[in-house]
Amino acid sequence: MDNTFTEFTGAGNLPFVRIANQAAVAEICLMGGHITSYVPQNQQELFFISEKSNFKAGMPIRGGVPLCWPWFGAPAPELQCDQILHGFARQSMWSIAKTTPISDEESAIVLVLKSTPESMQLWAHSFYLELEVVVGKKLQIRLATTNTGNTTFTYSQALHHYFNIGDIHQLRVVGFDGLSFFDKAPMATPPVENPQVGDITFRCETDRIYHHHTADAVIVDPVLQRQIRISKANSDTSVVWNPWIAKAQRMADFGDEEYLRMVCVESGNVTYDSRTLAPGEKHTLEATIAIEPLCHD
Ligand code: TA6
Repeated sequence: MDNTFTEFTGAGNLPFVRIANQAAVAEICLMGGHITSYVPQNQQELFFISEKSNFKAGMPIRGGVPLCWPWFGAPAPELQCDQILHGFARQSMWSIAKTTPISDEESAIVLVLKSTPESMQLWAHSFYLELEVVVGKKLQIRLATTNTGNTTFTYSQALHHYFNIGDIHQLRVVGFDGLSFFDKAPMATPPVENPQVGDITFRCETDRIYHHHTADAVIVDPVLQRQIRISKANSDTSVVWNPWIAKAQRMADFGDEEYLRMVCVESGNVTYDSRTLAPGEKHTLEATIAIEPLCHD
């Protein structure tokens, strides 16, 4: 297979680009700079996409890798745009800036998003966003923010990975033992700090922000007989989410049973880990994701 970059019109008549080489195939929707698929050679799809997801300009895609930027969660009240959960980058049209065939087994693509008069209405700062995706035996994602204005700004962000899994009841997530997490799930109201003891398992709605998490996260999936390793850089917080039954039923763009075969393990800079950039400064959030044979017993 050649090393190719193919632009095409996909779901919802939205623009996509397919990146293919001898190691893997990936697809990115230009609306949102949204990775929707990554399939390494002889492996199953890495990401979950809801069968009920919207594919419409300006609407979030439910699954893949939403880019939460320039805020994670709800916007600050003073921004008066409370309808836009997880920021506007994932609902904006990105453009392809560069494609690089690195080798027969590795390809790089850079998509960009710049501030506009419209974005200034939502968030009054000038910025230049670059999303670099390197497709190979692993998937590398780099989201670089540059402050192109003349005032300092603070932002929060996350690579909101939705992973395709076999069965949430049999899943374990390793790599958080001993950390503390802020629990956003309803039964923990008010949200409280909790210690993580051992592996993360799932028995109810799980919506946790883990603090001081810099190690690899490993999703151990005995049903799909694989594990997914997420390594990251320039990030001190991670989010682990599964909506479980009731929330799944409340989400119009999510199937009632789909909570069984997805989990979000997100690499971010959220809450205390938000970042501040002076004019001209740049910060890059990085995640590298690899599918591995099961080795955690
Ligand atoms: O990252 C977890 C979370 O903030 C959950 O609280 C839930 O609201 C989810 O994100 C929504 O994800 P979405 O794909 O709709 O942005």
